[in-house]
Amino acid sequence: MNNKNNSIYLEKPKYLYTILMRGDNGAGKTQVLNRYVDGDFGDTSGYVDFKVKNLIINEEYIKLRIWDLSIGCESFRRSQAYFRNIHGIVFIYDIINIESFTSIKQHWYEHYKKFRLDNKDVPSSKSSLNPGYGLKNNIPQILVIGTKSDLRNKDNYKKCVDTDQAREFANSINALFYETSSKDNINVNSSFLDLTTQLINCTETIEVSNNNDQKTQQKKPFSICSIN
Ligand SMILES: Nc1nc2c(ncn2[C@@H]2O[C@H](COP(=O)(O)OP(=O)(O)OP(=O)(O)O)[C@@H](O)[C@H]2O)c(=O)[nH]1
Ligand SMILES: [Mg+2]
Repeated sequence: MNNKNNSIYLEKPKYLYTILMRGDNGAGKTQVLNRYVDGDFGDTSGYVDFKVKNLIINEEYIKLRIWDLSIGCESFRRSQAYFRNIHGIVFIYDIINIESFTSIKQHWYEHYKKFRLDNKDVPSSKSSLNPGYGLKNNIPQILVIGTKSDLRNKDNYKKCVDTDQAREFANSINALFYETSSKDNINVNSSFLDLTTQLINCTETIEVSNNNDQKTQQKKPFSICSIN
């Protein structure tokens, strides 16, 4: 990274997006986070509720706060409160565990969908606690990840989650779709880069008048807060 890019981190981020990871126990959420944020395939026994990833896209400094509510927090999980301030949601299943994929469709996505339906009448424009705040129509963007692709081989292939079926599900819920391996560092960066680019593209623009009264489009600033 050059000096210009290094010094950009001293500035405030242009955007801070909050992303939530959901999926069965053992699906691979913590390793996705380890790989993406720390660049390793590490220990998953400790409890970290979120990690922060700093990115530069088109010379703009973007910060992602990614939640991994793996362990504990049962009452918090049931309360759905964690959906409240998200911009992106990542549903993660284990490619070699069909049940974990079924669970995404029948439990994790349905849970999220119910939250959206239950909260559709909540006024959404004023509070950064509303899901998707600052995005067009306040709709969080979704990424579906099938992970542990390194474990699929010709012997267990038929018992694994079918790629086309998973892609079809992702398409049906307007989600991005990737198969990844945190262990072999395959597609983890690309999947989050794609999600982040989509978030930037979906960030609302506002019209701003300059001195000559000409109107220009600017992205609406939001979610800039004091997370380090
Ligand atoms: N081979 C392989 N193993 C993986 C991969 N990702 C995760 N694992 C392993 O799968 C197990 C579960 O991974 P975690 O990341 O802890 O799963 P989790 O979704 O965070 O699970 P909970 O915290 O219990 O909800 C661990 O033993 C990981 O090392 C991968 O891409 N390839
Ligand atoms: Mg975990």
